[in-house]
Formats: sequence, C-alpha cells, structure tokens
Amino acid sequence: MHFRFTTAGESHGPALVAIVEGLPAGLPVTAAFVDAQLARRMQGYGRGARMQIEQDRIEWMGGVRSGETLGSPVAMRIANRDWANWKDVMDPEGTPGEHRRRQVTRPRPGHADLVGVLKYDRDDARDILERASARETAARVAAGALARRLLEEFGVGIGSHVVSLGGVRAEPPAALPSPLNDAADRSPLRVLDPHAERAMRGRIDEAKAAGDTLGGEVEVVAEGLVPGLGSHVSWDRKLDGRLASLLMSIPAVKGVEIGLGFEAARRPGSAVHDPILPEPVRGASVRIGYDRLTNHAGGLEGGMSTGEPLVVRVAMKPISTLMTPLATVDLGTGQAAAAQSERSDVTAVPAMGVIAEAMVAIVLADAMLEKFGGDSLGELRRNVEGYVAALRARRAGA
Ligand code: EPS
Repeated sequence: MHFRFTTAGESHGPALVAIVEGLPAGLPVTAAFVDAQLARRMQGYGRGARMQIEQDRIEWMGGVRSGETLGSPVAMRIANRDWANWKDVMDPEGTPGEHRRRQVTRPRPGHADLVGVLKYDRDDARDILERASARETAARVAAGALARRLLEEFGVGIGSHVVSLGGVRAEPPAALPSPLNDAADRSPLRVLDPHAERAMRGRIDEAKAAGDTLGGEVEVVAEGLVPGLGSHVSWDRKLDGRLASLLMSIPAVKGVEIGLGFEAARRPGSAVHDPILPEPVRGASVRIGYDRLTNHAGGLEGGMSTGEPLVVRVAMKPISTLMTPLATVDLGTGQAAAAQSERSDVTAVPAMGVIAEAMVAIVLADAMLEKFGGDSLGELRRNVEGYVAALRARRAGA
C-alpha cells in the first residue's frame, strides 16, 4: 500500500482539489483537523493581502463517512474566495482571446512564466502562473493533514520552526520545546529566538519598502518513528531520497539538508557518526533498547529511519514577484521591459515550514503503509505492534 496524492486548481480559479489514496478504512478524521493545518499555512508576518481574502476550509467530496475514512480515495475541495473577483478572467467557459484584463506578457525572472509559455505554447503567462502559484500548496497541506492524522495514531508528531530569514539566523534553544509547534506557532514568524525574530521583522519591513522579497530556511522535526521505515535495498525506497524529492517540489525550495547536512561534508567521520549505546540514555530509541550519543544523522541511516528524531532543513529562495521589478522582455513586442509586478507576499518562509511538515508527513505515512500495509486502521495497528514487539523481544533475548 502507498499514500498517493494529487492536486488540481488554479490560484484564482473556483477551487483547489486534493485527492488522497491509500489511507486505511476507519481512520478518524474531521474537517476541523484539516482546517487547523490550513489556517497555520496562512499565517506569517510578510504575507500579502490575499491572505486576508481567503479563509481556507475543506469540504469532503468523497472517501469519508461518519467521521471515518472508508479506505477509498478521499477527495477534498478548498474554495478560492478570490474567485468572485476573477470570474471573468478565469472563466473555464470564456472565449479565448477575450477578457484579457489581467494578461501577463512580461515574465518574471525566477518564476515559471517564461519557460512555461514557451513549453506550453501560450501567449498569456497567466496560463502558467495561475498553476505555478504557491496557492496550490493549500491543497498539499490538506493532503498532508490526513497523513499527519494517520501518523498521530502511531504516536508520531511533526513540527517545524524558522531558522533563518532574509539572512538573519535564529539561535533556537539547544533542546527544542515539545510539542515544537505549540511554541513555534505562537511566533508570527514561527521563530524560537525572539531577538532574531525582531531583526527578521525589520528586514521584512525594509524589503517591503524597497519592493523586494526574502527567502529563508526552516527545520522540520518528526518524533516517535519506529526504526526501519524506508529501505537500503533500492534507490527508490530510500527515505532520504523520498523526503528530498517531495520537499524540493515545494515552490521556491532550492535545498534540503538531513541531519548535519552539508556540514557533515566538512567534518571527519569521528565527528559525524552517532555512537551506538547499549542502554537508553536519551530516551529516543527506547522502543528497541538501543540509544545514540548524538543524532547528527538526523534520524536516518542507510535510507531508513533509526528511531531517533527525523531532522530536515529546507531552504527557500525569495519569491520572484518583485514590486520593484527586474528586467525582462515583453513577449508581445519583443522589447526590453520591466517584469510584471502584482500583489504578492514579501516572504512566505513561515508558511513554507507548514508545507514542509505536510510533505514530510506524506513521505512518512507512505513509508508506514509500505512497510505495514493493512486495509483497516486496526490491521495496520496490529502489524505495527507485532513488529515493535519482535524488535523488543530480539533485544531482550540478546
Ligand atoms: C502567489 C501570489 C499571492 C500569494 C499566493 C501565491 O497571491 P495573489 O496573486 O492572489 O495575490 O498570496 O499565495 C496564496 C494565494 C496562498 O494561498 O498561499 C504566487 O504568485 O505564487
């Protein structure tokens, strides 16, 4: 069994849609649970006016009955409230060539605009940017919320916090608060260092005044994983590759690090690898009776979860819609021009953390379903419990 998902919808079209396949029957779900994740994604100092318009909520379209999944594909719809203002521009039944009120012919450097119009043979970059828009990530977060709900049943918790923004680095506490999101969500930038947060807000205000945008990095942490999710045996079953793939698919994400990440390349092996201890001392691997002195590996060895917390960092470039636009070429005239500038965010790094959590949840739920299978939640639970009991028995007998 695998967790599969797809999304559809344009930023200013009628709605976004997410379809999720692979969930077992009998998983308790509520729209309120999914909506709470959608609300987290809409937060963040530095967002544009669009977030005042939207109030993202899901409507179940299939796969759920009386508060439980049926084992069939789950379909969710998120209405775009802004659709009311864009009906003439985005009308699916409109006449081609008419209603060019919001035509985009001056592609933004860094966006999908230019290559998109060439590849898809369009004369209006709106045909590209409406789908390339990070609005699509609302549907991903809805799909990820169902993965998170499944993982919760097995004691897995996922959180994130912003570790840098606009070049300002945060110094989070050495021991992260638990649950991480209870603390991170209290900060308008999802930062655990109030001093750095003030500096970041200053940078955002400066960037906004200058018509510029800012990127940054987030750290995602997943706790409570059984060891052995993913596999070393084949490239496409390695959990680190699967995480990197989904995280890199988030719009504007340019880098992913696991554990020490690039820093591991600069250290000798003795300062990288995590010594194995016979007794639990830190508590993270108590399920199997071994422990680690450190967790530089970020909870993954050989493409498999070790049972230590999974630690992933994700880097986002600045948003490519600049209010002080960069140079481009007008596709209509072929002449030099200033790039299209329209309402956008100065930064969406805090939201990216919530999206990254959703992507991590999906990879982990997929790996759980792959290893343990089961058509019902009860069957999945029996399989997980049997595996954990066997690991414990093996250690006890050693
Ligand atoms: C986006 C531009 C802005 C953002 C949008 C992503 O939207 P608009 O063009 O309507 O002002 O608000 O993000 C969302 C709508 C969202 O839900 O995150 C873009 O060009 O990528």
